[in-house]
Amino acid sequence: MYQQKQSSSFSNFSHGRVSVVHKTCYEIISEEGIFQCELTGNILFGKSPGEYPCTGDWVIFQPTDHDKGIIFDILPRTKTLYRKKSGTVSGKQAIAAHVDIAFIVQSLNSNFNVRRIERFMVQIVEEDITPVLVLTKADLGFNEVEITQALKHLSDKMPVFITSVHAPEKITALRELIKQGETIVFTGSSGVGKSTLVNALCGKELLETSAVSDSTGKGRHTSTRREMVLLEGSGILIDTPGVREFGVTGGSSDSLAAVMDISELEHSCRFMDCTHTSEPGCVVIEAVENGSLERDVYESFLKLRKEAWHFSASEHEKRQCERSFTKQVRQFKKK
Ligand SMILES: Nc1nc2c(ncn2[C@@H]2O[C@H](COP(=O)(O)OP(=O)(O)OP(=O)(O)O)[C@@H](O)[C@H]2O)c(=O)[nH]1
Ligand SMILES: [Mg+2]
Ligand SMILES: [Zn+2]
Repeated sequence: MYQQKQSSSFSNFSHGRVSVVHKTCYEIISEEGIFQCELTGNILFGKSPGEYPCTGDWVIFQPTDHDKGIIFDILPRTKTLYRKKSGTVSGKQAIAAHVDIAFIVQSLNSNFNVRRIERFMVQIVEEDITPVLVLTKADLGFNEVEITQALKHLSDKMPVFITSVHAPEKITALRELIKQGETIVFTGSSGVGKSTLVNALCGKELLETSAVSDSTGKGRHTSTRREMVLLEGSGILIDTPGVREFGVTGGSSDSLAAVMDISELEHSCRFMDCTHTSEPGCVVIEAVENGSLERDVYESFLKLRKEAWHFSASEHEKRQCERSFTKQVRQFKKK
């Protein structure tokens, strides 16, 4: 981080980490304290809203008051969790930056959905973030055989924790996974118990959770903003509000194939650029036909790949469009 800061033209200013994003105001935690900051015009007009700071970002700012300041620069992002902006074809939204581990949180009773887990995993693996699956609300009952069967192809690729806020030993096990200085982001649908989990890990009610604990396990949407909390002597936890849909933006063939158990197989396909859809000598299709690759997993692979292709194609198109517009403006100015 220090090196990155030195290469910024604002290296003589303070640096800190974004802990909460409000509409136009960013809360920064720094060695000098907590500051509510706004963006300089430079960032506002030079970047698209998708590139504005997100929780976890390291920024350079200048205090203007004891608790206020202005953000001048955003340090280059690493390991950022993005999702496709809902309602757009190619917009992407940064959820959390500089993340080491992502907890994919699902509740065992009503929210468990293996296709959704794959979706999160592809996006996480793509950014070189370590995925961990956390299944909550075990106390409400679940079918262990069914869950184990559904996770067959994923359980060797990430640790799986079955937790309940009413079982302190499960929370302890989860806490032991987190190393000092690591950043962990909590992702998943609304009501699955992300904020409850963060509070349980901290041993304090730091975040607001849905007040009424309902027996159906559905919960209600409560978190309206992201929050970062520091786990004493351990890591940094980033809670996120639940999202209804999680559209993938990434999903290079490599990360997709790795998550979906296709990597090993595809080396043996007859054609190097086999799309595994209709080619002769495709070992992936053969595996589906002989049952060694589950059809559901294969279909999920095709669906996620199509989404990722669609996203990058529209992103490419958008960039081409922007480029030709800049060219037109330049030609116009010449005249
Ligand atoms: N029975 C049971 N209820 C839980 C458990 N964990 C969370 N809950 C309840 O589930 C509801 C939702 O929990 P939250 O922590 O607010 O869920 P969230 O994922 O943060 O939801 P959003 O902030 O809306 O995204 C609350 O009523 C919690 O009390 C658990 O392990 N067991
Ligand atoms: Mg919450
Ligand atoms: Zn193939």
